[in-house]
Amino acid sequence: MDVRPIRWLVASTIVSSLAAPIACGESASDVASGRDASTGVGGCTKGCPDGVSSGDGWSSGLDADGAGATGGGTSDAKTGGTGGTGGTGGAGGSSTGGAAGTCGTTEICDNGDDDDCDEKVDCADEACADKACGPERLCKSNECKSVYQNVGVNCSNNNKTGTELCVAAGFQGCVDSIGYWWFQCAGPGDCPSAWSGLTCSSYVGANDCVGVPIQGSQYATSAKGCSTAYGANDHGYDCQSWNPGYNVRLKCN
Ligand SMILES: [Ca+2]
Ligand SMILES: [Ca+2]
Repeated sequence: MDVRPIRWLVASTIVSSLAAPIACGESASDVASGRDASTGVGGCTKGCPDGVSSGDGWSSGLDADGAGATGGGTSDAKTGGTGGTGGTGGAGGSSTGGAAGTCGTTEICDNGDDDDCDEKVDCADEACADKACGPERLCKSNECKSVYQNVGVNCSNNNKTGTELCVAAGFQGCVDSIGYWWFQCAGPGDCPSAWSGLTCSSYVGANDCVGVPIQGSQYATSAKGCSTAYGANDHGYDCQSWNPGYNVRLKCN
C-alpha cells in the first residue's frame, strides 16, 4: 500500500489551518467565509458582539447574542448627552442622552450655579466681584457671604476672640463683635426679628424656652471687639454644669 499521498494530504491540511489563525471569537467557518483574522478585512458572517465595533475586525450589522448592543451615550451637562446606537438584529440600545442644560450669558453671582458655563461659579467668576455680592457681603470661598455672622461660643469652643471666630468662618479678619447671653434655659437664640448690623433691638422681650420674656438681669451683652476672647466661663458659669454660652454676632472682613 502506498501511504505517501495520505501523509501529504494530512500535512497539507494542517499547514492550511495554521495559515489563517482564528482570533476574536471566530470559528473556522467564519474564517472560511472570507474574513482575514489578522487584518479584519473581509468581514465574517457572525456579527459584532456587544461592545465590539467593526473596526475591531468584526463585521457590522449583526449582533452576536441577538439582544442588541446597549448604546453608550455620552454625558455633557451643557449640551446634553448623545444617545447610543442600538444593535441591529436584537432589541435596540436603551441609552438616551441626558437632558440639556442651559447656558446664559450672564453669571448670577449668588446662586451656586455656573450660569454662563465658563466653569467658574458665582464670585469665583471674573464677571462677579465682591461688589456683585451686594452691600455688606463678600466673596469668600467662592461664595457670597454676609459680613455679619453668628457663631456660638460655649464649652466646646471656649475662649475665642472675634478675630478667631471670623477666620474660622472663612473671613480674613474681624471688624467688631458683640456677644449675647441668655441666663435662662435654652441659652442664646437668634434675633427674634431682623438684626441691625451687630445689634438686635428685639432681643430683649423675646421668650425663652418656657415662654418667659427675656429682660433685665436675664440677659446680657458683651461687646468685646475683635481681640478679647469670649468665654463660656463668663457671667459666673462654668463647664461642670449647664452653660448657655454666647451667641456672638460678628462683623468680619
Ligand atoms: Ca460662570
Ligand atoms: Ca452663578
